[in-house]
Amino acid sequence: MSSLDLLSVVKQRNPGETEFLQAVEEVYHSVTKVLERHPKYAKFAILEQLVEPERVISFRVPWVNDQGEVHVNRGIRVQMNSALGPFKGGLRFHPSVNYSILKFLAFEQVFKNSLTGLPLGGGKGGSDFDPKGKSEMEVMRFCQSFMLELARHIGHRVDIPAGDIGVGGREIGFLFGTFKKITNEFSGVLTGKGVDWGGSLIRAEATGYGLIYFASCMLAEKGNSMAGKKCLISGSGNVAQYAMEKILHEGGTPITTSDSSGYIYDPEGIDKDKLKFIMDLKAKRRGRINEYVETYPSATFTPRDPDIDYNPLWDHKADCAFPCATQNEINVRDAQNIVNNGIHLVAEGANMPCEPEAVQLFLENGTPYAPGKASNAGGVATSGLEMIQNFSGSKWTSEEVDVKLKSIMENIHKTCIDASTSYGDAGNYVLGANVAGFVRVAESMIAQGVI
Ligand code: NDP
Ligand code: 2IT
Repeated sequence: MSSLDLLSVVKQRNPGETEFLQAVEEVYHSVTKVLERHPKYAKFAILEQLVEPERVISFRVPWVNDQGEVHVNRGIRVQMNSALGPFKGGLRFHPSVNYSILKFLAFEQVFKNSLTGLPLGGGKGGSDFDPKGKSEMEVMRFCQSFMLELARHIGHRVDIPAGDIGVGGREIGFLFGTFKKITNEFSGVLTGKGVDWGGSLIRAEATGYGLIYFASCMLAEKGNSMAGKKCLISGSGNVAQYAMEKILHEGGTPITTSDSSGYIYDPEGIDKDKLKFIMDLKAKRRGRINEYVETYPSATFTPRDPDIDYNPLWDHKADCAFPCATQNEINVRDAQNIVNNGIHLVAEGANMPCEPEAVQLFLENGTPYAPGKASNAGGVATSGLEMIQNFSGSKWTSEEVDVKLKSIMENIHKTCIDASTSYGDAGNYVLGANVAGFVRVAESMIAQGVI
């Protein structure tokens, strides 16, 4: 099948699924070169198989709010590919969740998990449930209803969900408690568990820390380091918070943070105390980011303006940019601003936050750019380490997990550099991540037969 054939079949089979098609197209363009060099991958129709999930489960999630009213949401789990191990990937609770978004995330997860070198297949799931403004009891009842159905499709050797947008430690707790009650089994069926009940130390920090370990490798390639770097960060959730913590630890300075209502610009820098304020605000009080300026008046808050076609967060002078909120948050105009402002590193904490035209612009301008499937793999990698601890009944110290996380991120960086060099475009992390991620999955699929 030629490229156009494959892409038009994907389009036809998945009408309106723009995010999924976007993710497939990007991988396709990188992998074409591998197919030319190794005809066996075309012979076994590996790409054609990869774009079709092994299984998609869709289910009704009814729940009762605090007023006694019944609501109905949709639950979905996309079990994308299990060539390398059991399905593995997060759960997202956000009103925008649909098949396209979960299939794009599951597709990306397959390559990401492959890059970690761990025995992890790829999957993703979630619901269009909006946790914002819900009481803790409402969130708990929703999680219980969601797991009542999901439980029959997952297991510690089958499919191991974790967190993503809208699903953090609290939700994992409610989901785990329900799974345990239904199955009468205390197992590692979820990752991101509390450290007192089977969770791994450093899992909460892992995606943000891993992102900055990866960025430090990128800087080291140019003889540089994070010390003294001003950094633009979007988002203020799990990934953004721990990315900021590690930037501070490495001697850099975060100067922006955001949520869906707008962004903060703090020219004096977000220091340790200010970050603690953000963590309390977001994780404990579940407040909005504009509260930051009431406590720190040196900063400004700019509300999100749906009528402008760019995000002014990306239009500040800085050295590095770390999008850590959501997909397609950087368009080509934002990318142009990033380049014009002299930013010389973009690394994705979120999944697919840069639109394809933005990525193209970074590549054309020689701006070192890391796709999320490489630079945010530290979260799922540490989930893999949590699974190993659960299987062996052991508990590693923070230092032990952190050393392993750092080493995995350094390996992924080296793998990307080596693969991009081997395919004639050294330092193109998009090419490197896609090619290396693809080859490990493709070889495993061929070894396991057409099934
Ligand atoms: P959280 O729910 O903890 O935080 C998400 C943050 O992004 C919040 O600040 C949220 O603002 C903001 N955000 C979400 N949707 C939008 C939107 N449509 N527009 C503007 N801002 C938005 O999620 P995480 O930090 O866990 O996830 C962030 C990104 O990182 C996602 O792309 C996720 O897929 C990716 N990721 C997460 C990993 C993990 O281990 N958690 C691992 C690898 C990648 P608000 O609160 O207002 O909605
Ligand atoms: O996108 C991701 O890699 C995650 N949300 C983490 C998945 C996981 O299984 O830890």
